[in-house]
Amino acid sequence: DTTPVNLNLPKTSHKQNVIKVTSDAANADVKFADWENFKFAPIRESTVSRAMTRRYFADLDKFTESDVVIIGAGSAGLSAAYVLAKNRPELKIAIIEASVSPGGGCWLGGQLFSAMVLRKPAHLFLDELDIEYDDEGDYVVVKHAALFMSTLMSKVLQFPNVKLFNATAVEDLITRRDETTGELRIAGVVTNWTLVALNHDTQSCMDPNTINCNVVLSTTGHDGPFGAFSAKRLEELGKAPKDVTQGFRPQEQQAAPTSSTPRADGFQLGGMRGLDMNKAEDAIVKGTREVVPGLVIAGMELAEVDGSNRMGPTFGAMALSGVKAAESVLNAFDL
Ligand code: AHZ
Repeated sequence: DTTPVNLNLPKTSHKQNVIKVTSDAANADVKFADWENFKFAPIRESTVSRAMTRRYFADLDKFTESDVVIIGAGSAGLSAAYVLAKNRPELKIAIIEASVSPGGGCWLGGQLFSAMVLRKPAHLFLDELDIEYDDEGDYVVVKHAALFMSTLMSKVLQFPNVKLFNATAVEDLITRRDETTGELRIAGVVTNWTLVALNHDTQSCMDPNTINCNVVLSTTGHDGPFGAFSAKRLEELGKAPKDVTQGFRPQEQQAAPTSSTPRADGFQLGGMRGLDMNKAEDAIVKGTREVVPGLVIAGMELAEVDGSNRMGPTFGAMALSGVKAAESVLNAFDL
């Protein structure tokens, strides 16, 4: 028999026995905790292993054919996942996150400060998630960025049609050549456990795994050890992204791209530009789109594609780029 634990602390403070144990929570006959005789329900070690591995491998099996794969569980990727999962419960959505801890760069507001600034109208997304904020007129402030991220993440993870594979890196994209148009289409992702991906140079022949899907949404953030993954892969493949809505990119941002050697078709990443909050946030939301058939890019990864500015610690564009990305993903479906 297990001991029911009543976590209602007594109103008056007691030096001892502050947690009460009762055989029946509704019963007025409340006893003080008898920790001497406390006992958890029994378990066999292999039961714990099976409880985890059975579910993990069932999920791997189920999601190896997904409708949508989202690369990166930062603020843009999780915002998109929320909108997609809520509106289209029939879609299978796999989120692949390289880090053990999902959330990307959204645990603090800027430098190491905690509050998080979002410019309006991104407060509407906070209303949707039921997150409180201070209304400062043109912008709102959430008291801690971790409150935003943990609320968003907990809602996304509760959707039955979403599976987060963390500690798993996307190593490559699955590509197909459309037989009639000759166009390259992205048809899925190539994955590996991140610890394996980081050790390819020290071990031999550790082949990856794959997930096929209708549409990949890449939200891997700006350039870094893992960041801007799909944008950089497109550049290596020599595949130029479709341009953003005509005339949106400011003239001065169309100057020579900053990144490496030109490829066969001359495509180079734009490379993220210096910080300009006003330009950057509009540009990321407007630029969120299907960049090649089957691949939508959102969030700060787009700044690397389009050569737009960074925005620093204002997060409205990440949330709303995610919202727009969910719409672009559905438009990009090849069904
Ligand atoms: O671990 C990465 C992070 O959690 C993950 N990721 C990157 N490459 C990956 C790969 N496979 C799987 N190959 C990968 N996961 O992607 C996530 C990106 O999250 P993020 O918070 O860095 O990106 P975001 O675009 O959602 O938000 C960016 C917010 C801004 S703006 C800004 C500035 O202007 O300076 N800086 C940040 C962090």
